[in-house]
Amino acid sequence: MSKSGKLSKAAGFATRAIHQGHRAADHHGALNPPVYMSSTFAFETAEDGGDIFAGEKEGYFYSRISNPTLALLETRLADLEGSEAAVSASSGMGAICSTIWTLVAPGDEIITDGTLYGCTFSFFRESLRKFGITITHVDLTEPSNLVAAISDKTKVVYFETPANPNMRIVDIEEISKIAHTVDATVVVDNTYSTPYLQQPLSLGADLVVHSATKYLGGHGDLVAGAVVGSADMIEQIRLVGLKDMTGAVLSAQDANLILRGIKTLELRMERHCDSAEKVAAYLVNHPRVTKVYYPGLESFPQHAVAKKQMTRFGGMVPFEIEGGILAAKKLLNALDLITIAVSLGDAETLIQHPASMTHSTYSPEELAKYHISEGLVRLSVGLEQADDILADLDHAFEAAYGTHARNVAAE
Ligand code: 3LM
Repeated sequence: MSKSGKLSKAAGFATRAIHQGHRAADHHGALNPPVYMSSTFAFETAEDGGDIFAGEKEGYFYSRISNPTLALLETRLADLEGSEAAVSASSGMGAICSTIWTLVAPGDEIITDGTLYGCTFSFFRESLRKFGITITHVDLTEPSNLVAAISDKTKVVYFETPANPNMRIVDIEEISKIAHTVDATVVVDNTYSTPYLQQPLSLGADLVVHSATKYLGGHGDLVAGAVVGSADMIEQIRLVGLKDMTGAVLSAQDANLILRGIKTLELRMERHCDSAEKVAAYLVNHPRVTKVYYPGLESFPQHAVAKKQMTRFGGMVPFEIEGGILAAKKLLNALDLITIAVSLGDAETLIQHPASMTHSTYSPEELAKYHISEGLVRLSVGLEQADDILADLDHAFEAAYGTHARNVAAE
């Protein structure tokens, strides 16, 4: 809270993440906002109800459309992404589906990179195609490819940057400029970066989507999503995509947990980045590691673009090791502290195998075509002491390869 509940843009990120939109005086002085556990809201009179439904009077009426706890979370997310409005959703997929269903109609085309979170990829390939929407996969890491592919049919240009799972970086500014030549809507999945590390709307994108399950919630105890953008677009997504088409509404309890989570987003992201840098440096020097995909490394092919649009490079460190998938599975099974699990952005360091887990929606041919190698493992570096994460990796490398696998460079 702050006395006014309204902080200007001059206030720092963490300050706004903690205070924006909550005025304690409106809630009996409560430091923390109350959680509105109510599906419906009473009208003073029948006329009031009609006016609120007609949009002629402000007010809440049903929590599938809006709820004060969700509204506070939405105010805060919009502010942190530097935009006018946001709408929360019951999952990242709920946010993505509500957005896309609002934007497209049969005959339209979506252009997207080949690397996407596995369920976004299958939503595009299976579900959208079924409804007569064309999906064109274009390598968006090279903007001239978009120039060649785009047409008046293109209604949406969609991408993740860094992309899940291989950290491909897309130049948000360049791609947005090209997309806008045909008035296509640019949608960026900012889950990996969070608004603390990257703000796509300030670089020209039209909408940002999030899986708030990840860093925004930050504690692995909920599933949630959000869309951020202009007031007009968000109103459309709320009233068409979310209210009528998906009904993917967030619960007030989970909204409250995310509000708590984002109070520490800056602190947590700094720690994720610090530790990920150490882990990336360890892996890059490891004799058994063949490839490390971390945009913060000078050797990362798109380091310069990443540096242009991100303040730091996040907590995700995918890598490949000698011996491919068999060795990778041995390594995973030998870990003790690091947990084998999908999802990311939690306090706990997590590791998983995209080809058989998060990206098992891709066929083997698609995995190869879109640069998701069979041997890739994805590490979500958590908030534990970095030395403990490194020690667990070191011990697992020894178990997988024998004692000669020690990372001498890191000792
Ligand atoms: C994962 N990812 O482990 P939810 N966008 C991005 C994501 O990474 C995800 C979503 C959207 C993972 C989830 S896999 C079974 C577990 C970049 C989710 C979808 O609907 O909140 O899960 O978000 O990579």
